[in-house]
Amino acid sequence: MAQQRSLALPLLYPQPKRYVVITRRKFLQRSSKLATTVAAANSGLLSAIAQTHAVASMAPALDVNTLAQFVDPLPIPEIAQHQGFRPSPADPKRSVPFYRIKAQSISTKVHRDLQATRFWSFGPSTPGPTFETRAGEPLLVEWVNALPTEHFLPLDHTIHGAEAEKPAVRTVVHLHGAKTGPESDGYPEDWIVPGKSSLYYYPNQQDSAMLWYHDHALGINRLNVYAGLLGTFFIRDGVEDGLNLPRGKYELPLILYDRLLTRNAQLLYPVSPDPESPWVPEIFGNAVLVNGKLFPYLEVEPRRYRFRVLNASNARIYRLSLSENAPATDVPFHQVGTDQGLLPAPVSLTNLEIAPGERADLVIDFSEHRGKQILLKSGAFVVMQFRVSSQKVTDTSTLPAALRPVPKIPQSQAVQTRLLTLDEYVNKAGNPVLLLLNASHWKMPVTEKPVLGSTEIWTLINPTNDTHPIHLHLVRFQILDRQPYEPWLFQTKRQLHFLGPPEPPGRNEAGWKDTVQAHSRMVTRIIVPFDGFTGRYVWHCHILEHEDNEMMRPYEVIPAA
Ligand SMILES: [Cu+2]
Repeated sequence: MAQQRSLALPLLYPQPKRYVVITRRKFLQRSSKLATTVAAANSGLLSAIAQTHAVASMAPALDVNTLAQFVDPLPIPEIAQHQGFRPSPADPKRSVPFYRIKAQSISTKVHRDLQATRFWSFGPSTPGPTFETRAGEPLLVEWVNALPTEHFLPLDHTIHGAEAEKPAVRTVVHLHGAKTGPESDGYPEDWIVPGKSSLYYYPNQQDSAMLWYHDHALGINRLNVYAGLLGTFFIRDGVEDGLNLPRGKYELPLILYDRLLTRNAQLLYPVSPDPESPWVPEIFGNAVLVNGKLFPYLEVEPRRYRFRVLNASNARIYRLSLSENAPATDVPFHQVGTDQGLLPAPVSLTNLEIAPGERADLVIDFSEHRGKQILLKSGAFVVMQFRVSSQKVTDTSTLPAALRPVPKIPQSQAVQTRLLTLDEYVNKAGNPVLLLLNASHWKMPVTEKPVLGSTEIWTLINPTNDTHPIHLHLVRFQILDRQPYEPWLFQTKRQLHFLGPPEPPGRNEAGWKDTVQAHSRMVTRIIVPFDGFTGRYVWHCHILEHEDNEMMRPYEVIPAA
């Protein structure tokens, strides 16, 4: 299970097994029609049996355990600077800040003792610059593709949208968590090639939250994000201002992403044993970067800090905890916000599970740890170190008992309930070859057409052994519950037979979300108001290998009659 794999250390190269009875390519040739696929699924190719994924051998990966820890300070991405003002597309009488951000190839060190690594980045560093904006203050970004024309990571031309006749290098930017018009949402087919740019308009008409921007190009998204095309985007508002949470130099982003590196410190993206179909179902790296550095340290004062955590990994779920060494003791912390902003109240935690695409807004109080070192870990992984100074400081920030009300949406408000399956198709060797939402390919007609202004319940049925973090563009939603069920009965007879009571979301999930962990063999229900815009958007799994291999569907918000 992804959840458990993410905790194990390090999952690198499962040895190539006696290889593969049906390749992904052959599987697709045999099941090019949906009817065939569904028939294949029902005849047993759809399987929830645990797999060891075959991965071809390749250049040996760097063993990061040979590196000195905590020799690099934690980098903080620079704040994006606008280049003047332009008329607003929504109101030409109004001028809005205009930014120009270039996707480009860079070379940068992830660790003091390694040579520089090639990345693709937005601007001169990866993660790219941090946007600081306020609710109700729109802005324009010209996203420029200034990348080379050849890709440096292994394309799979059998993947939809990445066929050999398509340009190798394509980018399109999605601002994850943003309520934007469809023309600025980064639709996966709206990609541009090197030398081109897209002008996107972000109205920022939404609550304060940490959003993030990343590539979303159809069929190569996993490679472009792995290459480094990501950054963060903060929206502020008066409610947040009034809380007196730690701010300024006491509020920092922690952007987590795992990578595999060659011995020459170059990005290594594993491939399957089939040279014509190198796609692999998931990537788990042993090098966990924080803001682009491996094992960084941060010098902190003995006071409260606010950390805005983003899981920007392709597939890894982190289970974060803090501990003070000698003697090793857990350090509790508070979560004050989730994907779409502040929680109703702080939630005290000793560990936090965060899946790809999710954000967590944390407050850590170092005041009782003067002169100590605190480790941030994920399971057994060491992620980074906080060095608490021993001087006495005055901390005027607060951790209020109440943050922002999140009124529960009554289920009676929903005008539509959709049952949606998360499907994994495996070959005879048990290796995944394809993932779908509701047994539907990307190119099939749009089936989810919520009406603007209406509320729906989406019931996500997950028969697989993986947690799939499911993300809906445009909207924010609330988690209703998760309930264990019997997958086989549903697959064969479409009967939902529950094996236990519904479980409410954790207190730290009981806020506004845009990405939900749909757990293995559970039915996860979310309630979604479709507000903002009409038009074509997408929903998808945020394990990027899944998303690229068809675990993404268009949906369309239609006008009210
Ligand atoms: Cu998935």
